[in-house]
Amino acid sequence: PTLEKELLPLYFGWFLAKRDEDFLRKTSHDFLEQLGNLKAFKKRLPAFGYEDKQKLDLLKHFAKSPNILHCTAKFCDYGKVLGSEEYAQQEAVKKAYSRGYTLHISALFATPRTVGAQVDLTADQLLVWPLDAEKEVMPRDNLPRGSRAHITLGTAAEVQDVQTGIDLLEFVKLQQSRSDGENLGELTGLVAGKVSYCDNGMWMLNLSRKIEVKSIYSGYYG
Ligand code: ACK
Repeated sequence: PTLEKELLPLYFGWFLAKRDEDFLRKTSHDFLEQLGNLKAFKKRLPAFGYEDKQKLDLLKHFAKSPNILHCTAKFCDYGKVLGSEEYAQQEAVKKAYSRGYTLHISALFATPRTVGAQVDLTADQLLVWPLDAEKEVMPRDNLPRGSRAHITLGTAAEVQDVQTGIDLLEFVKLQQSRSDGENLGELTGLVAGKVSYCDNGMWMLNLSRKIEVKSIYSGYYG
């Protein structure tokens, strides 16, 4: 028999355990509800693409949510993406495959396009983080490795999931050039933390306690 070439997935990434996925979805709803009710947010609706004083339900605005919550490590498109074969063949990737990892979420963010969770990768997790993940989006900026790591929680109707990581890099870039954005309030409960605003309808919640979720590093072939 001939040896078949190894199949490459749509993407490699960390897939949330069911329970933690449910918890994070609930957390995301809570975040959007509280953000939408914030005075400072209501005062800045035009930046979000709505008219002043218009009634906006953020849960409806983010019409789509991924079927499986995950943090993408490497997008391969079944091998069509250059470098995916090399990525898959790395010892670190083979070693990590189907192992359990705890992901640390330090912030939640919402823009007119996407809502997502910022993931702080550990040194161990960075071993399977592609070298060019940030450069691919922002070639001229020297953003720290892992800056793009995120979990997409939802997107507006016409927006693709890939946008969430791009939005996150925009936040990181803005935070590097100015300080932390304007502090405009606090949220409580599941999503306790400080809300900051970075112009252009870009909102970030820095969690006062990181959220930890369990995940499995694997490939998605669907
Ligand atoms: O939310 P995400 O990180 O954004 O998870 C999905 C996953 O792959 C399946 O579509 C991400 N994705 C899509 N296209 C790309 C791309 N060109 N580069 C990096 N990630 C991508 C998408």
